[in-house]
Amino acid sequence: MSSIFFEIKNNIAFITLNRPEKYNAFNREMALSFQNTLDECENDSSIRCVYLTGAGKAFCAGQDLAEVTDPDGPGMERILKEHYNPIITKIRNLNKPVVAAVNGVAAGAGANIALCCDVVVAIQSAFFIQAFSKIGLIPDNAGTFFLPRLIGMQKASAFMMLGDKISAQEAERTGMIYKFFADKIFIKEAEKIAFTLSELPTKGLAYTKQALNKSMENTFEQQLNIEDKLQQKAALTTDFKEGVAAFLEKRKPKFTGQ
Ligand code: LHQ
Repeated sequence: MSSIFFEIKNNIAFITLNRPEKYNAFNREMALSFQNTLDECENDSSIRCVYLTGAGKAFCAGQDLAEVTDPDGPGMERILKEHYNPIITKIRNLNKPVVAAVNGVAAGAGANIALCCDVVVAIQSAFFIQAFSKIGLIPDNAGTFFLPRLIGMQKASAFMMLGDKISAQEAERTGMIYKFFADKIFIKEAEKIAFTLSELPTKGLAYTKQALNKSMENTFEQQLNIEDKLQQKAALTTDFKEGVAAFLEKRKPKFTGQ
């Protein structure tokens, strides 16, 4: 059984982290296979949204800690350089939206991979844990970049130092995630969000993502310039023409992602 389950349905790429007996903790094989899958998502223009979830009870418990101490394992340095940093970079640069459907506990790298996705939803029973401090590590996977920007420096530093178990409800309240859903309706609601995104103008969403990426570091003026450049590109898309035509003709638009 592959450690990444991948299927495409209705223009949505469903990626499932699939090591349920290890709470979907990442080993090298899973990290490299996830990267290949993200590349496939980037290059397949029929895919208009990516939906990331975990198999079984957990979303992802971060790094497989047995691999870290394995003398035949990849070793600390390669784990960040070859596993996680490329994963986070690929998700942020992906030319389509990524929904993280957090179906259970998300700890360590598992939490921070979820938090770098474009829309993060969680099942009510899920928890987010910045587990790193408990084992003497620092938060990685761009957690120190995204978390303070999402929820502010004070809560981010307390969550990271104390390694609190943050409920899905608190994650929504603090702005760490978009929404949580009751367990019974979670999958239906999470998939509905992916379906909605998959029918929107994909190129416009990709440019939105590029603008948001830049807004993390740009000045006000630089950001106005980026918006200007990307808006010119958005205005050249077929979906922009369709959106305006549909509005004027008082009909529902039919976007193709072009
Ligand atoms: C696991 C794991 C796991 C292996 C659960 N590994 N088996 C970057 C740079 C380089 C190196 C280091 O890492 C990083 C990035 C990181 O992600 S560092 C942070 C690594 N993750 C953690 O420290 C979290 C460790 N896991 C936990 O604290 C708990 O398992 C959580 C809170 C996630 C869930 O707790 P419980 O619901 O009580 O479940 P459990 O502890 O019983 O786990 C279920 C099974 O999954 C169990 O296996 P077993 O055979 O005993 O039933 C665990 O051993 C296994 N598992 N996490 N990271």
